[in-house]
Formats: sequence, structure tokens, C-alpha cells
Amino acid sequence: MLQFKRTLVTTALPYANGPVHLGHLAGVYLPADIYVRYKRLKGEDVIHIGGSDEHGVPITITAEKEGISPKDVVDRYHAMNVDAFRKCGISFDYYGRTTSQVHHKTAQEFFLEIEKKGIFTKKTEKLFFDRKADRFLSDRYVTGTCPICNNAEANGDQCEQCGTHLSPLELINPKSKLSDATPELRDTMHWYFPLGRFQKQLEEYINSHEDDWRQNVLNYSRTWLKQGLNDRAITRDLSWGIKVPLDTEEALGKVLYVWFDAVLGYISFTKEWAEKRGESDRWKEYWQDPESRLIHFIGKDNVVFHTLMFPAILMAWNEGLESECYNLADNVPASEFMNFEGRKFSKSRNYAVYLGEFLEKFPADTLRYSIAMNYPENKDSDFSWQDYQNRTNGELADTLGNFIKRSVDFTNARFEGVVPYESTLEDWDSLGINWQETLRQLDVAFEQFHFREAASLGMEIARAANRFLTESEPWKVIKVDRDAAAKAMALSLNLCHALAVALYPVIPETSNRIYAMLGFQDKIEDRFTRGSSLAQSLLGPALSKGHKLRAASEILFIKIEDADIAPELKKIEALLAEAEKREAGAEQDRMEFKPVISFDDFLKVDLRVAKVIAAETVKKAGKLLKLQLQVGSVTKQVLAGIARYYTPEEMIGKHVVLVANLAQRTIRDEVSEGMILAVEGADGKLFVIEPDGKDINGKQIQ
Ligand code: B3M
Ligand code: ZN
Repeated sequence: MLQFKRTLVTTALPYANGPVHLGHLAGVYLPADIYVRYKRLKGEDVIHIGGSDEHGVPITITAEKEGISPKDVVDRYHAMNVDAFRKCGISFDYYGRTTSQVHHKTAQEFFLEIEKKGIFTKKTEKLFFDRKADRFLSDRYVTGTCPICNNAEANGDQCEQCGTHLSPLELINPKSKLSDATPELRDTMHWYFPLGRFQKQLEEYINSHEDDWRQNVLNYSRTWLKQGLNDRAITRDLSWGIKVPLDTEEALGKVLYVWFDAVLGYISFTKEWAEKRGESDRWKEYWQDPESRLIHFIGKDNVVFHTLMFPAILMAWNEGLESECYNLADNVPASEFMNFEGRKFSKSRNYAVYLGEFLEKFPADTLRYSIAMNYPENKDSDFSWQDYQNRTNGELADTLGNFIKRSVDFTNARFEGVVPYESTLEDWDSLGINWQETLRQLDVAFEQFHFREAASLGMEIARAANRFLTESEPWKVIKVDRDAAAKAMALSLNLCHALAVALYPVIPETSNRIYAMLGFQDKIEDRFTRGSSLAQSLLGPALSKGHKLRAASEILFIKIEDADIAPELKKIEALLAEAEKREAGAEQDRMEFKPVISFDDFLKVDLRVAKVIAAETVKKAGKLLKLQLQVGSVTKQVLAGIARYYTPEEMIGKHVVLVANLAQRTIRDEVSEGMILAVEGADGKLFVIEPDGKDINGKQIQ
């Protein structure tokens, strides 16, 4: 592996539009914090930069709903999240806000530089405009009927019912969320970033990380690359955001698209960090020295923004530059999702545990440990209260906490609180732990982002330590052989020290409490020095004979009683019951039949048996299959939202029911000349209706 001089770690900027929950913590912030704390333990130069994403349409929607300003919304959630992260021990070197002046300036500079180079393209397109509200409507502000599943409340960007990504123009009966009015189409000009221009460079970039990036990150990126990269609009018609920094008529009322600005936040906040330290140019070392390493911690839903979009923006900036080029990310350890009691976290359904609220009831380190042990590294994982209780009580309290307390208490009681023996490297090796190998494994686990393994290794040392103390029986041995008991205690105390260090990245507050019990006046952090590795101290005993402990021990972990988590379990029950009721309600809705129609009305619908003669998936519309149907002597093309349930091969040869006289529609630049009938089964799976009979092709259904 290349040797890097310094590391810049960034964490996804959470929207300041709600409180962060345990899913966010598990996927992004805790893993990043564990990583940077480990780096500091090794004496490396590392900084952790994060902050709030304070632009974007969801924020203005919240503001409108609550009748407050977007600024009020972001002030509230920024403060709330800063506080929750602090309580959780997430050690940012700097936590910024994208509403800051420095950030606005940085993002505008990037826009201007790329504009100056003539890289952007401009396109005029038709966009919905709400006349009553006198505003262009971004995707999220338009609602209507989904062309795929007929859900009447589909959003302009996505239908929540069938999951299809939509554009507002595809909605049937579009409505403005602002006024309920039917919006009209108006021309508007926007700046586009031509991602395709960087296709080759991006492919080379992704390929160069074949061996060191996670499979999911490579896969997501390659799926996009394979489809061919399109131009992306990077401006919007909105008032909340970073103004397009041009004095022209066409720039009026336009702001930068939130994702264009948000990724640049990493740079702005590093500048602010440097400024605050009075070393205003220091940020360049982290961004522009090729010997610096850039790592983005994110969730899987943000992958392509970090592996394609942001690198392409930086490539555009770097183009033609000889020096002061920006580094591209060296790794993007994107996590899978952590579920909560078997279901997806859902902010809109309030099915979540918010970090701040959790920490009002339970200590941070118990949460950090339990989440590290369930880190969703390469598959989705689950947080459950039962697992949290078991780990806290069985692993942290009974194993780790108990061992530390027994070691300190016995030394205080029988050896005047002083390390009673000078242990040697040989004694250390006699513990039955291969320290060289353990440290190597720990190093690999932390360095390669295997945080579950790192936490497990720490707990294994605690188990071995516990076993050693129990088997040495100093409380018995001391009666016959004081020296042997002294040796056992000296080794136990050194194991306490080793545990404090090894587990520090995961449970930093506890490690410091162990440190204090061992008699250290300073904190572990005070011992960090560039170039000197505390982690190395695991290789041998660190406490010499005569070292004085603190007189009083303490209980490190309070056990979690059933009664403590009972209210939480009740809350989940209530939420699940609510969800069930909602689902039952939906079922009932289905039993409420549509208004009566006349027989003549019914006869207007021309239902025909058709045979699928060709089928293929549709580019950029993962839910759709494009079917060619033979209807008697005619062929028709139909787009059906069934790609999640049928492969093209499975469809070919099937007889289906076609609504043959439905008005033609265009979806994703493809014409659809009808609709095929299907029914929703369990778990929302769609089953195509397959009529059965001989010589039925083209026949009318009656
Ligand atoms: N705010 C999306 C999210 O929170 C977005 C991340 C920005 S990272 C630069 O999931
Ligand atoms: Zn739909």
C-alpha cells in the first residue's frame, strides 16, 4: 500500500431537515469516527470534516408546512444534530454549514471556473410553472398519478407506491403542491454538467480502484457508467440556495442544484477549519498534495454522487492545471443500511430512533459498541433492543467492565493500589495471546474498514483477560504465594491498559475512564503525538512496577434491565400496529368500488388477448419492461412496470390481456400503446394475468 502523509476523512452532510437517527450513525458517522480515532492512536495526521447540508427542496417544503423560514428549519436541525453528535463522541475536526459565506463563495467559484472553461452546456426545457404561486415547480413540488401503477399521489421525482423514478412530465393529471392548481409548462433555461464528457476518465478512475474499493461501490458506479453518462442539470429555479453568480438575465432566480453545492461543502469546511486554526492555507495540503488521502464515508444511496459526480466536478476544475490540482477520493467506504427491529428506518412514518433522544436515556459507548458490532459493511444489518441489551449486559458489563473493576479493586485492596511487579515481555507473551498477530489483525480491521471485526477483536482480548484473571485466582494464591499473586495482578492491570487502547476507537469515553482508574491524570487524547503510536503499546506491558492507581474504582457499565427497554418495545409495537392498520385500511380502500359505469362505458374498453413476442429492459427505468405484443395481425409496443417481477425471457411467449384502445403515452422517450393487466399479490408482487385457451390471440375479451 502507498504511504500517505495525511488523511482527510469526510462524512456525508446530513440534510438539516430532521434529526439524525441510528441508521445514519451506523452507516456513516460511527464508522468514520472509529477510523479517525484509530488513525490518531497511531500518531497519523488525520482530520474529520463534516457538516449540515442546508439547501435543497425538502427544506423549503418543511418550512412551508410549518409556516417558518428555511433558515429557521436549518438552524433548528443543525443545532440538534451538532448536539447529538457531540453527545455520541463523534469527533469532528470541523462541522460546517452549507449556508456559510465561505461555502457560497467556494461553490460559486467552482461554477464560474467551469463556466469559464466552457464545459457546461445550457438547455432550455419545459418545466411546470405554478401561476398562482408565481414559481417554477421543481420535481418535488409536483404530484399526480403514476403512469406505471396509477397511484394518484405519486411525486414528481418518484412514485412511492411502485418505486419508479419519474419526471414530473410523466405524471398524469399533474398538480402543484403549492396551490393545488394544474401547472402550466413554460420554457426555462438551465446549466448542465456534461458528465459524459468525463466518461472515459471516470471509467479509468473507477477501474483503478478495482482491488481496494467495496464491491457495492464498484457495482453502483459501473451500472451508471454502462448506461452511458448523461448531462445533469446543475441549476434550479428556486429562491433558497446558492445564487448562480452571473449578472445576466438568464441567471435571475436560479440557484445551484443542491448536490452540486453539497459535495463542495467538504472543501469549504476544510477551508473554514484551516481559517479557524489561523493557518488559512493548510486546507490545500489535504486537498491538493498528491500524498494526501481523501476518504468519503457515506451510505449506499449516495454512491454515484461521490464516485462519479464529485470526481467529475474536480476533473473539470483540474483540467489544464499544472499544479494545485484537487485529489480524487482514494476510497469511498459506502455502507449498506441498518434496519431497526427488522424494518427500514422511515423518517416520514416516524419509525426511527433518533440519536439525540437515545442518548438522553442510554450512554453513548454502549450504543457505539453495539452498533459497531452490527456495522452494515456488506449487507444490511439490524438494530434491535434485545441485541443492544444482551451486548451491553453480557459483553460490556459482565466481561469488560467486570474485569477492569476486579483488577483495580483487588490491587487497591491487597497491594496498596500500586502495580506490584515489573512484568517482562516474556510474561506478556505467556498470556496466551499472540500480540504481534492481534495487533496485525486489529490494524487490518481498522485500516480496511472492517469495524465489526475490530470491535470483536477488542472484546476477544477482554474475554482472554477475564479468563486469565479467573484462572490465576490471585485472591486464593495470595495466601500462599504473594509474588505469584503480584505477577497476576501486574499482568491484569497491563491488560486493562491494553484494552483501554485497543477499544478506544469504539468506546472512547470508557477507555478514558479506564485510564483514569489506572491512575493517569491526562486523557488518552493528550497522548496523541504525530508519529508516535499508542497502538504499538499493545505489544508489551505498559505499566511499570510502582505505578499508582486511582484509589476508587467505578462501575463502567450499568446493566440494562428489561424495564428500561420495555417502553421502547411498547413504542415499536404501537408503530407496527399503526402500520398494520394502515395496510388494512388500504385493503379496505380496495373494497370500496369505483363509481358505477354504464354497460356502454364498459364496452368502450377494448380488451384483447395478445402474445409477447419480444421483451427487453428499458435504459434508466429499472422498473420497466418494453414488450412487443402480437395482437392478431398487428404489433403493439407496451411499457409495463413489471421488470422487478419478470425477466424479459420469462415474458416472451406469454399470452396477456391488453387494453388495446388506451391513448398512447410516452414514458422515457419510449411510446407505450396500451397497458397489460396484472394483479398485486403478497408483498406487492405483480402477477400478469394470463388468459388460457386455444387460438385466442387477438380475440376480444368479453
Ligand atoms: N444531504 C443526502 C443525504 O443526507 C445529502 C448528502 C450530501 S453529501 C455531500 O442522504
Ligand atoms: Zn407507481
